[in-house]
Amino acid sequence: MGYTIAQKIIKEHLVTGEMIVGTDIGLKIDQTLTQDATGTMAYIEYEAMGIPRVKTEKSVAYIDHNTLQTGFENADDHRFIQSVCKKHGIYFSRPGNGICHQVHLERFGKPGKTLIGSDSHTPTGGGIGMLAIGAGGLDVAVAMGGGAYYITMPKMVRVNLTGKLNPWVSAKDIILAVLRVMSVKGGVGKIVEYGGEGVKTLTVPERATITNMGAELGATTSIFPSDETTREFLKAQGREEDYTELSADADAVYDEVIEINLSELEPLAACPHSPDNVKPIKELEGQKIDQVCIGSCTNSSYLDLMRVAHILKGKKVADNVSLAIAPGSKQVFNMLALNGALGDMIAAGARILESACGPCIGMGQSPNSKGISLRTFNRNFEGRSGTADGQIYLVSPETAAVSALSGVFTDPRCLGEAADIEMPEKFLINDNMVIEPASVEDMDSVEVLRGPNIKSYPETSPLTDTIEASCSLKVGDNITTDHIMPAGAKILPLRSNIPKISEHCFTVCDKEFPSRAKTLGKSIIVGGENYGQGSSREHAALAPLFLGVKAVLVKSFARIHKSNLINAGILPLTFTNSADYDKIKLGDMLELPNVKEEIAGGKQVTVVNKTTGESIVADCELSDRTREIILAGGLLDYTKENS
Ligand code: MIC
Ligand code: SF4
Repeated sequence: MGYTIAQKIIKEHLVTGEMIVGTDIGLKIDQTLTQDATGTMAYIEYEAMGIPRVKTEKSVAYIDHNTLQTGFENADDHRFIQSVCKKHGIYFSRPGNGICHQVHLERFGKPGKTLIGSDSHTPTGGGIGMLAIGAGGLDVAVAMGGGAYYITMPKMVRVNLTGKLNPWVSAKDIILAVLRVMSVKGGVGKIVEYGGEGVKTLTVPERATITNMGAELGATTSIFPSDETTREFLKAQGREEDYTELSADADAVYDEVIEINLSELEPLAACPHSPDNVKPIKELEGQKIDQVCIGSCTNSSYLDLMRVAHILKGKKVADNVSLAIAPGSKQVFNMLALNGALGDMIAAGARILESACGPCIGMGQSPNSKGISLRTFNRNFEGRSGTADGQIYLVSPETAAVSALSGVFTDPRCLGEAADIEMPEKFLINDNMVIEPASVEDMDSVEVLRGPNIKSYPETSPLTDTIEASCSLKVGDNITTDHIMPAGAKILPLRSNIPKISEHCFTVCDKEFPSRAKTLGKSIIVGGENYGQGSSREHAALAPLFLGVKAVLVKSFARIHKSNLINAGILPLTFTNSADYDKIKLGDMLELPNVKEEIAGGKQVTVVNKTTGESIVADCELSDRTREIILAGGLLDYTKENS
């Protein structure tokens, strides 16, 4: 039996376990990336492990999220990360150099290698044939120290692409079509692999748009083959030597196959408030809009922005629309500046932003009240834009640009013939904003610079024999990490201060939650399906840990969040019978008698509702390793105990 692309990479990097679906496997990690909003904590954790120099082939720290410096906090974090990088052997990509995933694809990603990143959109690297996975900061810290990264061996899904996109239909429309089929939880426990004749028609940045938004499927990762197109891209980036060919064996076996005929696709939009709420633009056409934002790690490549500039050239943004554009990297920005495309955007009335995440993470450009905002981003969760009642639609750069001109939802196919925009034969290469680490000889003399907002990791304790705690919060299905630990310009500067950021935990759903949880001392959260979807932010586990949350009992979990809970020593429980969800109310006193013994001995835990007198059963799906982590009180304690 042959192998899929992902299985080939896994096989080469397997350090523990076997490639049996559903079992725990440990992977050797070649590269890591962090960004600043998760990075400070990841490097605090790395320091706590006491390993002088990273053991990966390449580790890069990017500053791209917290670039709005309205106080000392973010700049202090940047300085801390820069000094840690210098000392411990990590490359540092300065603010202004671009969004981590875009820059990593351009300058560092290599086909066939493994990459983990403390950001859920790390699978962008799958566009270049890497096995690139989003993880919690602590997992990235462990991998930097040479430790394996553990996942559950996923199922394999093949998306078979046939045909060719019609003019003005774009890579974004492909991934929106996949989301329409698979939904935001359809990818959990799976790797999505793209294949078929249609692959050849897509450039590397287009493939990266698709693998990037594979995160919205809940998938472990997504991956494309590495082929002649990949070689051309790497050559144009001056790194042809990084190329290796990679494809699935003809007799590779997939658990699921999805057929997408590119020729049949049309421009699509993900409507509020979920990336899988997909409709054709045709159905929305004519509706007035207020804002357009173009950028983010999904759609801000050179090719994307050249198409946008082509559409805007010689035209004017509609009076009712604010158009903001953030090029994905310094390379893209600089090339647009030199070839005149930036001038076309500015002349049309675009507001040009720095190369960073910006509005995608609510760092500015929040729309007006009830504002309709078309964004080329990847997430449209309620409130994420910074405007609670903002109506966010995820669209392609082509749809975004043409709609910015007309002031209403517009199908870009009205533009007629395709624009003649080719991939450059050579990108502009200038890595002067990537700072190299100190040499082994010099590293000891580097001082790590800490600011007053940088606090240590919250206190943990080993699992107790029994847990007695009330239900401090009850929520429904599809709770995102943006609900649990909101981001935005006001809260993001607190990412390195868990006590402070905890005051915002779950406030989107319930303003009283932080004070209630604190007063209770110990508590349990109850939720529905796909709990914790979205980002990799471990703060969505660390803030509850700080507030005394001992267990989260839900119908099902999203992958990264479940592992962040385990890393933080919080029990991840699922209802054995999902109807039991109705048997617990806010404020009920719950008891998990003998929980330690039950966890150590098996996978089921008894939950007694002392308020109603009823008793239910919950599952605690753990591998041998994660069971040990939970018993130890989290991954940091486990790593210390085992090193
Ligand atoms: C996001 O897109 O939600 C983020 C902000 O990039 C997060 C990381 C974070 O919360 O810092 C992610 O995707 O993991
Ligand atoms: Fe940044 Fe948005 Fe990409 Fe997250 S999704 S890394 S916030 S651009």
